[in-house]
Parts: sequence; structure tokens; C-alpha cells
Amino acid sequence: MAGRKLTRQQAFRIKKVQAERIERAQRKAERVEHAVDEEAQAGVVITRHGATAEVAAIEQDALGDPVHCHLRSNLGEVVCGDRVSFCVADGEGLVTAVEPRTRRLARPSPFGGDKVMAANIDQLLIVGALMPLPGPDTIDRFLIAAELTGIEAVVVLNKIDLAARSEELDELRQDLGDVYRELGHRVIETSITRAEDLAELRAALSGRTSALVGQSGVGKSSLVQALLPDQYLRVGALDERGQGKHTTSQGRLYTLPSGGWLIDSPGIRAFGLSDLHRDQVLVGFPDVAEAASLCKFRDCKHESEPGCGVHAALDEETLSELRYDNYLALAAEAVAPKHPRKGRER
Ligand SMILES: Nc1nc2c(ncn2[C@@H]2O[C@H](COP(=O)(O)OP(=O)(O)OP(=O)(O)O)[C@@H](O)[C@H]2O)c(=O)[nH]1
Ligand SMILES: [Mg+2]
Ligand SMILES: [Zn+2]
Repeated sequence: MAGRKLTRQQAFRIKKVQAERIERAQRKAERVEHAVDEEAQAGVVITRHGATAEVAAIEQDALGDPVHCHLRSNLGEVVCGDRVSFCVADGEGLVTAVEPRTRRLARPSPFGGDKVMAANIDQLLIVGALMPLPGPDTIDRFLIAAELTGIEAVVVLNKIDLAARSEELDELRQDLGDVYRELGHRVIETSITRAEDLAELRAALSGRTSALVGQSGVGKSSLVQALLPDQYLRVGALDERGQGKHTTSQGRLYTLPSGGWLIDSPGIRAFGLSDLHRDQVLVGFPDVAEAASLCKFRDCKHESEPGCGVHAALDEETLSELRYDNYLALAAEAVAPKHPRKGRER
């Protein structure tokens, strides 16, 4: 019945129901606003649901139970991890202010500008897995995001139990680990199938606010579940191709027994780099950047220019082909600097 024209009466009725709903929401927010005792408390946003948020009071060593909160208008964006002031009356809350963020994890929005995904993060846990295979560049994309926002990044290589299944998977485990360790990143291997394979991750989370990011299906929610067995989370099955299916749809903050906070985020297949220019992509590729410092031309794209330091490094095998390919793929997405200095030598 799609596209069916509504009768005037039906259209009128739908409009009326919508108007009533909006008015009810406004009345509710006003009621909470009037009922609140002046005392605002400090809280943290656990998760967002459309026009409302779950907020937990920050108590001495723990968080209070999440309270369903309305948002005072003009607050701007309110995301998981935001520190807020909120008031409670009759079990319902109202967020009255949002504190300025320290670090924020954002991605370019399809509607222009950035979409903030989580706030006040100390540490980004970039999760890759032996299955689904990390796309050529999923981990690299997040490393760039971490570098540009100044958030410390750790690579988490999950599902290492699969390495026992075949020689190829075992090699992959070695190779992936080596690539990122050689670049100076900490690599933590994990598996949800054995408690001892979570010990290193558990220790790394203690006392800090960390966010799990990475492509869908790598096991971010499974890791939270394994670390917090008494919480119920939605964990997804992989499809036939071994790809994830975007099971988690909203970021959510969990408290760890060790005192840290852990944010589970939805998997992102394409963490867009469209707002970056090519030079910024290089921050995620210090190995390519080092070689590029020897290029003859300042605006060298390291494709087929004469005197290219990157090609020299490839010839000498001091730079791996895998890294070069990943760099080219990401650089192709990024835009060129606004005023390129054409053909000028250094
Ligand atoms: N063998 C094995 N399977 C795992 C492990 N961790 C997670 N899985 C499986 O991987 C699948 C996907 O896990 P999820 O936790 O839903 O993945 P996710 O990263 O949260 O995915 P999104 O929410 O879509 O971003 C599930 O079928 C898990 O059981 C692991 O350590 N070993
Ligand atoms: Mg998930
Ligand atoms: Zn070059």
C-alpha cells in the first residue's frame, strides 16, 4: 500500500497524534524541570536514545543506576561519555548542562561536519580479528583518527583462538601483530574463549576510559560481555561471508570492576577520511612518512614520480608493500591540500 494517498481525514488524524506526542514529551520535560530540587548532580552519559539519554550519577568509586533523562533544549550534541549535570524527580531526570569535552571520537557525517561518537576517552582500543579479516585498512583508519585527535591507541587482536585452526590463520596472527608492533603500537592479543587470554586487556583498561572501535563482527561486544559476564549484551552472529552485521547500534558505557570505564561502539565499515587531506593520512603511516621525507618533490604522491623516496624504500625492502598499498588506498580517498605547490622541489 506504499504511496497510497491519505484521505484528508486520515492526514489530519496523523498530524494530531504527532502533535499530541510532541506536546506530551514537552510537558514531561517541563514537569521534571519544575519538580527538580535545585540540586544538580554530576553524571556521565551511558547511552543516547533519540531525544533522551541514560545518565548515571558519578559517585565516589562507582556509578549510580542509569536514570532515563530528558534533555534541556539548546544543549547541543550529547553523546556517550559526556560529563553532564542532571536533576532527578520521581525517577525521571533532566540533563541541564554538558561539560566541555576533553577528547572526542568523531567521524565525518554524511550530512556534513563531524558526528561525535563518544566523548572524554583516554584510550582507543582498535579491535581487529582473524575473522572477519581486517579489510586492508580498517585498523589503519582508526590509527589515523587516534593520531589526529591525540587519543592513545592500542591494537587489540581478537579471536586468536582461531589461529589453532590452520597454518594460514596462525601466520596472519603473527604478521598482523608484527606490522603494528614494528610501528611502535602496543598489540594485545585476546580471545573470549579463555579467561587467561583476557588478562592483559583487563589490566590495560584499569582506571581509564577506553573505547572499543573496529569493524563489525570483530567481537567488541563479545569482549565487553566476557569482561563483564553479569551484564547482558547483544552479540551478533557472523553472516556466511564471515562479516559482521552491525549488531550494536549505539555506543554504551560500562563500568569495570577495576574502576575503569569501557565504551562499546557500533562497528564502522567505512570510517570515512573524506575530510582529511593527504598529508594527514601520513600521520597514520610513519613508515611511509619517513621514506617520503626523501622524495625529490614536495608534492610527490609516491606513485610514479622521479626521485620518490617511497619507491626507493620499496626497492630496498625497508618499506613493506602491504603498508604502501594501504597508504595508497587511504590517500586516494583523502582530498588534496587546498594550495598544492605544484612541481616545486624541496
Ligand atoms: N572464535 C571466536 N569468536 C569470537 C570471539 N569474540 C567474538 N566472537 C564471535 O564473533 C561474532 C561477532 O561478535 P560481536 O561481539 O557481536 O562483534 P562486534 O564487534 O560487537 O560487532 P558490531 O556490534 O556489529 O560492531 C560473534 O559470533 C562472537 O561469538 C573470539 O575471541 N573467538
Ligand atoms: Mg557490537
Ligand atoms: Zn614520493
